Amino acid sequence: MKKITLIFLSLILLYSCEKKTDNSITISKITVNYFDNPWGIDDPNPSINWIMTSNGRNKKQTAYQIKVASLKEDLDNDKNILWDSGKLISEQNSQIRYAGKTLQSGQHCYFKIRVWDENDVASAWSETNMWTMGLLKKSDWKAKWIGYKTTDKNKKDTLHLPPPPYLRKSFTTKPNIKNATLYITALGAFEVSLNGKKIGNDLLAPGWSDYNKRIYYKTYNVIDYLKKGENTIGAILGDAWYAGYVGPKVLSKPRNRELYGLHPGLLSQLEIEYDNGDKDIITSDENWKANEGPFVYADLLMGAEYNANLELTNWNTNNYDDKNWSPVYIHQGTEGVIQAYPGNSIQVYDEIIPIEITEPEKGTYIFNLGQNFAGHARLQVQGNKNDTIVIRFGERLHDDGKLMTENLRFARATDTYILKGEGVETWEPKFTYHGFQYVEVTGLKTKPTKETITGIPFGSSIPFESSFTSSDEILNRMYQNVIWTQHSNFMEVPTDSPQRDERLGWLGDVQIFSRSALYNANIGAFNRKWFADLRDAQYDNGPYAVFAPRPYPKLVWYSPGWMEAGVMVPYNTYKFYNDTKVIENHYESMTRFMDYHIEKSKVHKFYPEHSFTDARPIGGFGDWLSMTDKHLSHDILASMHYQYALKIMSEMSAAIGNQEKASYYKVLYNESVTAFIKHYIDEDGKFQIDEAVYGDGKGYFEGEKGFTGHTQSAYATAIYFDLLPPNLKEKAGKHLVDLLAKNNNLPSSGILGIRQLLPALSSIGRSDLAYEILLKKDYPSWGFQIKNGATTIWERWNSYTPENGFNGEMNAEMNSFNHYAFGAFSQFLFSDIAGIKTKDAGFNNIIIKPKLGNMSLSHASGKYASINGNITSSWSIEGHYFNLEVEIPVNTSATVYIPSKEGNNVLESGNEIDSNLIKFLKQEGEYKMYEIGSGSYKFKSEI
Ligand code: RAM
Repeated sequence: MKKITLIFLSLILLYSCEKKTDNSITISKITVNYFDNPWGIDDPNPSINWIMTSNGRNKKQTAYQIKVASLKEDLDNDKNILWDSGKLISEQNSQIRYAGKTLQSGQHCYFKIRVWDENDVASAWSETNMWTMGLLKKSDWKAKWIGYKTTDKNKKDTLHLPPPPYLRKSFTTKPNIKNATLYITALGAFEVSLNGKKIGNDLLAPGWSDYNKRIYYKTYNVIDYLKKGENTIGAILGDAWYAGYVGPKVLSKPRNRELYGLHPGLLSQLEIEYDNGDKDIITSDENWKANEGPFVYADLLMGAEYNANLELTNWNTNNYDDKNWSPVYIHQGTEGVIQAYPGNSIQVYDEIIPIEITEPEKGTYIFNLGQNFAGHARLQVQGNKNDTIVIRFGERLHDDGKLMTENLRFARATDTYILKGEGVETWEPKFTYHGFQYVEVTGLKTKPTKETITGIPFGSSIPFESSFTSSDEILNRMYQNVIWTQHSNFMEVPTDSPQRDERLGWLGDVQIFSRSALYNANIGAFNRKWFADLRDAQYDNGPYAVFAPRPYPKLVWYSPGWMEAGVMVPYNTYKFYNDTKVIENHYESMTRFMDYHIEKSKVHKFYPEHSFTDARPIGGFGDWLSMTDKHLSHDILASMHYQYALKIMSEMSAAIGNQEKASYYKVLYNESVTAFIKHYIDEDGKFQIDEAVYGDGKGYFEGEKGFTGHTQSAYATAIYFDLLPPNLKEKAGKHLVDLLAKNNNLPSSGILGIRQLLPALSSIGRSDLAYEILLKKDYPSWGFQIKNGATTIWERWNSYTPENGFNGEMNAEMNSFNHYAFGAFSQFLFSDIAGIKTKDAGFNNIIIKPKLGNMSLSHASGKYASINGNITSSWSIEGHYFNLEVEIPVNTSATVYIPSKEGNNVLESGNEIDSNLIKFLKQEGEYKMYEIGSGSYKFKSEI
């Protein structure tokens, strides 16, 4: 009997415990500077973020505690604590800056977190996470820059394509290794291995920066690669952005290579700590040996050639005699600062099997991978020694089924493999990438199979954790096209294109696309890295260059709408992640940029006609690739971008506590907008310009077309930037709607206006029209692209038309099929269709306001993977009923707008709204507004 009571009692106890844990908060994900357990940080106060989960609703964090120690045992035993925040009364769960003892080079930091909820109940401690510090001082670097001059074997070629050098060194370790860390970088790109095994998954590391100003090193935990006794480290060096072909040929005649230096260099420092406290440092130095290997060449734009007969079997293991190898030379290195790589290294993210193989010409095989992307192809062949396989890449086919390569311009994008003739040979190139959907293979002796070619897509390893789907398959494909385009072009820097001789970090494109990009993936670290590129490319007198990095030091090229990316992308990043460090680190640069604008506009306070005679092309690029008869005045666009920059600079200044600057920019903003309206907008709310001031438009891009102020982009921008007082906003809205009606409700905007179009319509109450445009399939539209075979976003509305093919009136060479700017519509899917926005910075106060538009979608579902966890808004229309499922992360709250007319009822999970859990705020037009806390909700309303 006693026994039974005991069991019964313990069951009750267990049940009540479980019940308690049911509602409690669990810390489910922790990141440091946006990474999971990162190695090699040089930020003295890394930012810690955590995501919490709970089964309950309205869960809030009211306090937190973080403890950090150098050893896991110490953390467990509460000894030698580097930082104990104590129980800190704070709701903040993101961007918490480490505030403990000063951290040293190479230091390991183990940490755990616990939080207290709204009832002051403590959570369990999180799992232990860690980060390590990199090499913080220049003097920590004992290694020397080394290199090896290889000889170009392609003398007959018009291109200079030297082979990538192979470098090696053997060394001995003592027993009982405690830690082993490799700090490594290259001027160019490295692939490093220990005892024959490649370290890490990174490609083209350490990536691209202005090497004269800044070089990044990577840090790897290599303890598992080392063995007791003899070990061998090996590295292959690619020219990559440092010494290889980069950018458009027209911009850097005569060679457009060696933009930073002639030969790649390596800097490598392996630090081994033993249990007894001893330390060995194995550095790159004059004792390394080098040789040429099987790669005949490997170039980013041109491709790679590999002769398998020249393979150096076991070259990176102990089991190799390097007596025929030559000594390396001491490379000049760089004067630039050496810093820990803050971004997302390039990595492979998928494998693609061909969907079709055709043979448009005897012996020429075309593999259709079914998807356009950036990366390379894996080849699998069998044949005779010296058989030569040539692989070419293209985004589209001509009508006769042959590869279309006109749009690659100077990028040869060809890989060559020379067989050794030993069984099945599998090969992948290095230090190159191509943008393609089709792979052309020649030189095969037998008919290929689908195994012959595998697509290997890669890009910066940004986590794509958000999603969007709807009841419209074309819209879903459009969204997938955006994702593929982002993945293809977030390649170390946000590039315009992955296929032709360009691939530059164009500011205009990313300015337009940045909110879409932020919704799609976590790009906090990627952006932080690129902001340094932005600063390095900024001109001393203030303007940001048209692209960053700027590999042509003498090129003076800036453009309104492009240069404002220097403040707009940081602003968006701050808004999405509440990352005030971004503002702080970039503030000097942004204020210098604003000073340039303020000085330039000081007479009129805005930009009257023909103001940017100093830009090249004159006026800048304007609404680039628009479809209007006359171009939108560059100066209207310049003024509005300047004003928006003033507005967000005021907000960012306030966010970092600089009230004085916040008011300063605010005052300038008001002055500028007032003067601008007076000059450019007539009583009817119509944009008017004095076209005569532009003369014959000479020097402007397509200046002969003439200029106007009255375009879709003009009104959409004024509305989207929220520059106009209500009466003018209304009038601007009417003009926008009129212009659309005259154009069959099709867009005419170029890349600088397109992002604004749909949200602007939505904000004037015409989400119906926004939906109509979004879902059109006529030319020009996104649906038209899909209908014509697009699997990524096109550079131009008319990149291809059935009537005119790839040429038409367009320039076939300037015609990318993988360009994200026009993909900027996709922020609308999250912000307006799913309706997920943030009221503050960092999605702590969320808005869920789905716009139903013209009701052409019966279902839409958006999940935004925010810094606080997943926010979902998933809705469906069933007859007269509207269902909305919402998920709000722990420690956040949301204002939810449910479409429901005055007097109509709203249910939640099938019941009347429980006012203790869900607060009704008010009826606003067609919506009922509720305030909710964290948790999952199912609303149902009558519409
Ligand atoms: C092209 C780029 C980019 C655009 C510039 C002006 O070369 O591809 O999209 O920003 O021109």
